[in-house]
Amino acid sequence: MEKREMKRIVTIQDISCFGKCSLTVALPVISAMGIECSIIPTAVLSTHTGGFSGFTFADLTDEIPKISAHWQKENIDFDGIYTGYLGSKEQLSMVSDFIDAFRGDDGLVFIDPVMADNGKLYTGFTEEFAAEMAKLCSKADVIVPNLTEAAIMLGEEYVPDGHTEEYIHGLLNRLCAMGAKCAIVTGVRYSEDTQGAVAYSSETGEYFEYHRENIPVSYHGTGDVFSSSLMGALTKGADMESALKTAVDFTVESIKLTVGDDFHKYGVKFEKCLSMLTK
Ligand code: PXL
Repeated sequence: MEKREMKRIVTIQDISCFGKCSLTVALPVISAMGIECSIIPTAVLSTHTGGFSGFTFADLTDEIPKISAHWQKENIDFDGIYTGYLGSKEQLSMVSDFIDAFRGDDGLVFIDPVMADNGKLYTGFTEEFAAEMAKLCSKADVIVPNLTEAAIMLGEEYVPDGHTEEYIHGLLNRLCAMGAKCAIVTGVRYSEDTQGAVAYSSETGEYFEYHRENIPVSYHGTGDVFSSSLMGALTKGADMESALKTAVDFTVESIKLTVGDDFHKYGVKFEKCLSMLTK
């Protein structure tokens, strides 16, 4: 691999032109952290699919192998691959091939199995897709499902709150048993007034966790805010404990700056907190 002064990653997910999620979150967040961020847009939508009706959708599936082939010819390489919202089983298979072609010796493969939240699959997703996503996750160094995505991939009941450490640790163990080296679940509620993320490394057997006050609201794109900042921190060489803190704090502050603005239900005001990541 070429010696670079700056880290370079590629993220593969859609562009939702309005509504803050996927690439319109990943690009600014990862760039603010001083990391070069290449992209493969998998689709262009007029808005994200939550809370809007009649959105447009231009599929870019056919571009994925073409971009990959061109990059291989140009000997372009990456310090990490971060995948988010993927729209079809065909895209999952192409992304799997992309990972095989581009995962370097020490490159980080980070998969956010975006497909569900609050106990429900997002519009357009099926149980069959979820089973294929679980297979893609087996290739990852790090997976970051929320509790709904974790339960669906494992074929288990979604548990929204009242979590015990035994339940969360068991869930993380079962996720890693599917193949990923490290699993992180978000949305963990060990008490009524807290929410946080818990990680498990199957290589060292260690658990890490970080919790903040629970803010009883739900915004689109917070998973992407969390994953982008976590991927950025890990790419920069942070250990899991401090990367979790960076990502949870950045997400919580973004949410806090949005609460109370009823005209901003389509995403969080993460732009106002980017300075937290540049230090
Ligand atoms: O934030 C995840 C996400 C990404 N992309 C699209 C979405 C969603 C969530 O609904 O609709 C298009």
